[in-house]
Amino acid sequence: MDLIADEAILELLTPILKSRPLFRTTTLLFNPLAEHPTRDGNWHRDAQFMTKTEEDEKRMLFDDRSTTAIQLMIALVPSSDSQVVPGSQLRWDTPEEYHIRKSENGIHNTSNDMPGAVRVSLQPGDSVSFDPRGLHRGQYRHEVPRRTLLLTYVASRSPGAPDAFNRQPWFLEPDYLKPLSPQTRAFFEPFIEAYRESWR
Ligand SMILES: O=C(O)CCC(=O)C(=O)O
Repeated sequence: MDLIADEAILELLTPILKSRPLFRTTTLLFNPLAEHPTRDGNWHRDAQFMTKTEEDEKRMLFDDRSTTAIQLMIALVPSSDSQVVPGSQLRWDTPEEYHIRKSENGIHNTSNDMPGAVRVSLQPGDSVSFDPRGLHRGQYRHEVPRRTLLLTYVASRSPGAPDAFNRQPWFLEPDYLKPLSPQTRAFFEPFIEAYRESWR
């Protein structure tokens, strides 16, 4: 949690989000157990999972053209499991991209032929941030260790409604923040205040 609230990260993200970063959630990306088949992830924009229609998706992506969420990956072991299409966060899909991401109920969405796709290679301690509005995907290989932290921040000027990701009622446990540094506690306070009511 001290890492999530590290001022070096917050300072980097503040100009991108055009406001102080607000905590959203953390994820640990790890390689699946051997009994799960190795698979390529599906190309997506996160907004497609939070909207019901394509019109809603476009509104969520582009009504506010600025970046309101950032995902920061920090690799703990070497990883080259993520791919992104740089720049796609600023525009709707080209016909080729749309064909892969959505056409025919998504049957092509694990294609290896996404135009302009860049594979991100990280060494332990490397980090990369991306705007989840853009096209991206992972791969999930049980035979290759993966331990990548994915820290998600949103812009405090546009925090977003309560949902399953920011639902973290354990922040209300007595003394939950007590072992943390004052700076870390101060970082998490606005998150708690923004969502406290929705956790009751
Ligand atoms: O596994 C990855 O690198 C991609 C994760 C992802 O798709 C997401 O966070 O939406």
